[in-house]
Amino acid sequence: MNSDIESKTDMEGYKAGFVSIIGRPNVGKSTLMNHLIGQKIAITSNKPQTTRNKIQTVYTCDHGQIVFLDTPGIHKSKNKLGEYMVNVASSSIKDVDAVLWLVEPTTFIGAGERTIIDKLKDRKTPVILVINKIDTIKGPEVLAVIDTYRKEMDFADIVPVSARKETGLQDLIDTIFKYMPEGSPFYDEDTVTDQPMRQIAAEIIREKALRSLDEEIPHGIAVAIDAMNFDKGLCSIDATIVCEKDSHKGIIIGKSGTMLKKIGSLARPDIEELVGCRVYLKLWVKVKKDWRDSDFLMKNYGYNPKEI
Ligand SMILES: Nc1nc2c(ncn2[C@@H]2O[C@H](COP(=O)(O)OP(=O)(O)OP(=O)(O)O)[C@@H](O)[C@H]2O)c(=O)[nH]1
Ligand SMILES: [Mg+2]
Repeated sequence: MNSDIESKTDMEGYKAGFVSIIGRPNVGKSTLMNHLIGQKIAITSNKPQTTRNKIQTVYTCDHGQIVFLDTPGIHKSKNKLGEYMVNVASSSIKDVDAVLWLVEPTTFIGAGERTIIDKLKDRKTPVILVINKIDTIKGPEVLAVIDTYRKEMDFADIVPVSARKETGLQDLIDTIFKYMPEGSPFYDEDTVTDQPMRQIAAEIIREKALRSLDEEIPHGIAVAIDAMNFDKGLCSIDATIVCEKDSHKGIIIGKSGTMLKKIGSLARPDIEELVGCRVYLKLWVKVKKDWRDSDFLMKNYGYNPKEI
C-alpha cells in the first residue's frame, strides 16, 4: 500500500485540539493538568497565584491529542504582574476548541466566579465546568454544586473530579474529546511541554521557595537561572531568587543560611530528575524593589506583557 494512503487511513477519526484550563487561584488547575498528562510540569502550592505564565502540555493517545494550556488564576490584580497574569488567563480563552473552568466544590458563587462568567458567557467556545476537589465533600453534595452552577450559565458539560486523587480524570478526557475537531496531531507523540528546561528548573526553585516561605514573601519572588552548564555527567546551575525588600532577603537566606539551604536541597532532586544527571545548584538572593510594577524587570524575569 502507498504510504500516503496508509497514513490517511490511520488518521481517520483522529481528533486534535486546544483546551484552556481557567479558574480562580488555588482551585487546582496546575494539579489537574499535571495529573491529566501524567507528569509534573507545572508547579503547584497551597498558596494562591502560584502559576504566572501560560504553560502548554500535550496529551496524546491512539485516537487523538489534546493540547492543554494551564493559566494563572483569575483574581483582582494589585500590581503589573497581577495584571499580566490575568491577561494571560483571559487571552487563553480565545482560539481554543474548549475551555475547562475549574471550580471549588461549593455552592457559593462570589465576585470572582461572576468575573469569570462574564468572560465566558458570550463566547461560542464550549465551556466544560470541572468541579474539582470532590474528595473533600460527601458524594451527594456535588449535586447541589452542579445545580447552582447550572443556573448561572449554559455549560457544554459538567464533570466532577478530584485532581489529587485522580478520580474522574478518564471521564474528563472522554468529555473533552467530544469537543475536539477532527484533524492531525499538532505535536509528535513524545512532546510533553513547550517549556524549556531552564524555565522548568527556575519554576522548581520557585515552587520550593513558595512552599517553604510564609505568606506575603512568596508572591514577591522571581527566579532567574543565570547559568546552566553540563559537563562530565554533572549539571551546574547558578540561580538567583529575586525579592522585593531587604527584610525579605534576610528571611529567604534564613539564620546561617538555613532557609536557602532548605530551598536548594528540596529543589535539587526534582531538577536532577528533570535533567537526568547530578546537579550542583548554587543559589543567590537579590533585592529588586517593586519589580512587580516594573515593565523592564518583569520582562527580565520572563513576564513580558507584549508576549501574551
Ligand atoms: N483536596 C484536594 N486538593 C487539591 C486537589 N487538586 C488540587 N488540590 C490542592 O489545591 C492547592 C492548589 O493547587 P494548584 O494546582 O497549585 O492550584 P492552581 O489553580 O493551579 O493555583 P494558581 O496557580 O495559584 O492559580 C494545592 O495545595 C493542591 O494540592 C484535589 O483534587 N483535592
Ligand atoms: Mg497553577
